[in-house]
Amino acid sequence: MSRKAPADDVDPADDIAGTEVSEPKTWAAGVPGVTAALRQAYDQMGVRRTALTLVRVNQKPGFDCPGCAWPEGDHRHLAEFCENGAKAVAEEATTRRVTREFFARHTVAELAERSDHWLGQQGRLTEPMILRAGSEHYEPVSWDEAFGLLAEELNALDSPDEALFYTSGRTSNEAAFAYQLFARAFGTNNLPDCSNMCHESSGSALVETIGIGKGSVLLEDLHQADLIFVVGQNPGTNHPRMLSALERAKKDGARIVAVNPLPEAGLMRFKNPQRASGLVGKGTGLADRFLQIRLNGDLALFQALNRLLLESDAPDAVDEEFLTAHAHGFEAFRDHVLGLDWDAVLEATGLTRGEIAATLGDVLAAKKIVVCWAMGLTQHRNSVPTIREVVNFLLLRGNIGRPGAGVCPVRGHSNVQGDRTMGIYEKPAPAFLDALAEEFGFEPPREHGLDTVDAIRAMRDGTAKVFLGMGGNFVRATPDSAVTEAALRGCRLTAQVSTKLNRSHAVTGTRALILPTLGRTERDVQDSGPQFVSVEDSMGMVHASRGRLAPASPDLLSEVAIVCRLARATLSGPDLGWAEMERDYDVIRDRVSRVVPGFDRFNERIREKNGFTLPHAPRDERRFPTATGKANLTVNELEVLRVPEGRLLLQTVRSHDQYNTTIYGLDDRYRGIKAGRRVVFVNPADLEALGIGDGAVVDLVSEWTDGTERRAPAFRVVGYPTARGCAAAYFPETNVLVPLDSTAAVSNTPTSKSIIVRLETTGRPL
Ligand SMILES: Nc1nc2c(c(=O)[nH]1)N[C@H]1C(S)=C(S)[C@@H](COP(=O)(O)OP(=O)(O)OC[C@H]3O[C@@H](n4cnc5c(=O)[nH]c(N)nc54)[C@H](O)[C@@H]3O)O[C@H]1N2
Ligand SMILES: Nc1nc2c(c(=O)[nH]1)N[C@H]1C(S)=C(S)[C@@H](COP(=O)(O)OP(=O)(O)OC[C@H]3O[C@@H](n4cnc5c(=O)[nH]c(N)nc54)[C@H](O)[C@@H]3O)O[C@H]1N2
Ligand SMILES: [Mo]
Repeated sequence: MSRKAPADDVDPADDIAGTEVSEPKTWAAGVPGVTAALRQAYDQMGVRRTALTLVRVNQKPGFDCPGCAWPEGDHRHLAEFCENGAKAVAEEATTRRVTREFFARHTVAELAERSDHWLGQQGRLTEPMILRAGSEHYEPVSWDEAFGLLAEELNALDSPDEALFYTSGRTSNEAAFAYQLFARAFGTNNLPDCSNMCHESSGSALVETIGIGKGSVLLEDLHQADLIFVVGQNPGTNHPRMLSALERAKKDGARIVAVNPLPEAGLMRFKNPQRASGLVGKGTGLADRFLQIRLNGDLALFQALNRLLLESDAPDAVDEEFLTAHAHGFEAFRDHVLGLDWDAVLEATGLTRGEIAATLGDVLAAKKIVVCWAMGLTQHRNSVPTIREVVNFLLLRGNIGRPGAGVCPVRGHSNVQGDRTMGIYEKPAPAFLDALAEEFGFEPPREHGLDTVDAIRAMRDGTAKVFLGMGGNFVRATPDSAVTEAALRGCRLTAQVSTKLNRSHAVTGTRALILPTLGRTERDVQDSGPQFVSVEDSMGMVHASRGRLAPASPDLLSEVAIVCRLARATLSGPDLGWAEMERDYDVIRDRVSRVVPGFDRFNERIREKNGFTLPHAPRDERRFPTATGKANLTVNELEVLRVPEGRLLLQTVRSHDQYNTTIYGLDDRYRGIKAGRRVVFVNPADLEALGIGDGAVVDLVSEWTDGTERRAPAFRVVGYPTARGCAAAYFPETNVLVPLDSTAAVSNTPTSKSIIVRLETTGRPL
């Protein structure tokens, strides 16, 4: 287990000398997974609370796991949780507390020196705190004064568009709906969210091609598939419960193709901890084929498969009936793909022609194909064209809108998809605003707002002055850390609604507020009685979540209550019913049912055993609500991302011991790393070519097209079997390397998975 940070000592997160490196693992979960989870849970919350809490994860009367957005099946195990879900729960249900005495002991400047790991380890926030102008310490403040200050700063702005309302994807549907309503009633669509850094590229590509920005498969489709591609995703760490679904599909004969520069343990073999055989046996082999692709090579791979399909003699290589009835743009797509340059494909992918041809064999043998993907596809310059090409691939064989087949963007945060459905979006659809206007009787702003990257630019340029974060850790999750930190420091007020301490509390505007809130695991009681909230998973299923633990402190407010009270303190004009919404969340759900399509009889259906599934026209009726009224095949230019001599393409990934910017511990068990995070994984052949030894200490220096450089100092080099020319290191330590202007075309998502870097040896000893 990871070393714990001593309370007030050197920060072990920055200590690379203690890092231990061993062989990467070739299988995921099983006994070490269970013991690692329980150890962390006991450590954070003790034995009794662990037992009480973990049995309620994802159970019918329980709470939705705050870990990830993977859906729960119908037949939930007594403890349908995974190692990393348990860590997420332990992190929230910890018995450690951050009190007013803590803030009296530590200046804000001192907190800004601490690692993410240390900050998170201090425990749950317990009361609202204020950092007054010129003060070095946060001090306690009443909720009323806190809302008064926010209202005062918001109302002092020259325009509502000088305010930013950020959301992280853990916020419930009810809180998200109230929050976007508040922002729009205040007068802005500035609703940047974590999705802008996450699956925005998927949403952009899917809306254009199939007419809806969400995945088209349900859990049972995955179970029934013949062939499943897992592309740019590390489910063993980030969606462990997905491994059960893959295991089940394999038992029914599915093949799995994993496409990844890293041979992630969770893609190779799975020992199911929910079954005795998984605890002792050798587990289930997962990937039948591993395509060790170069970073950013996926557009080339899928275009090559599409070309091979178009050229194939197999009678059913292309589903002509489907294309004729449902697709638009076939001729232009075909002409383009038939001109594909094989040399470019081999250069971009690093694969052989034989590997791609063999994969075509898998494809031709499969009637039902699902493609799953996550951040490995979404965080590149060409992410939107890449995902469009994946859609082309599925459409060619009619693999959208029938059982066992479809697109499966695997979402990150547990309610990130629901937040978007509730209107957390800087570019809201006119129909959504019309419905909002009709229901609430005010005219919402129509002009598009700022997304995450544009929000940083606005703060940097002084055109945004008040920042409110509904969860998350904006300063740490975003790119170009130095630029972003300066941007936030330029604000008049930064305020964070949070459960735990993080760097966004330490890098502040002139004044700052910490607004501590209830977590998913906790009882939420309002004047009308106990409340529950709802969430939407990665597959469009909406269900209730009800916490049972006593709140971490009596001074916490729910996110809903915070929004409603802030709205009452800030807004003039007709009352939109804030007090009623805070008092009884059914009132919010009633209003949602009249504004958001698919939520009719919300209050009734959310009380049904498994909740309900939102409609999805392509999946349910093969109807594609796009501009052409059909599924759009698209033309996507292949541009090979060339890296100059002596440079590597760096991706920033999650370790097994973190949840985004929350660092649970300093190990990455599956990749063989212990007690350290400042490591960079490089192919041994590249190390040799660069003349850098395994174990050397290097600075990572990124080179951007405008000639600027960015430096992340002191990383230990680890020779690792990643694809040639590629490197990997952990985020958020490496966010400093991602230029703010390096974003995906269309979606504006930071390119966190393809950064050109050089390794500079520092001569520093380990
Ligand atoms: N325990 C835990 N669970 C989590 C999270 C967490 O931090 N911890 N985060 C949550 C969130 S918000 C999200 S979005 C998801 C993230 O889930 P993932 O997307 O699985 O997370 P990453 O660590 O970013 O891993 C990216 C994977 O894509 C591969 N990859 C990178 N670039 C490319 C490429 O160009 N092509 C291909 N084919 N592969 C590539 C990497 O090697 C890696 O395996 O997980 C969610 N669940
Ligand atoms: N370089 C690089 N950067 C990345 C990524 C990457 O792969 N590489 N991934 C990106 C992705 S996919 C994402 S989604 C973003 C994540 O960006 P965010 O969502 O902003 O970041 P998190 O680290 O998930 O936020 C953690 C904080 O959320 C708060 N929190 C936890 N639970 C709750 C709750 O129930 N309510 C409230 N109000 N607060 C809560 C806690 O205070 C905790 O410190 O990061 C992005 N940044
Ligand atoms: Mo994410």
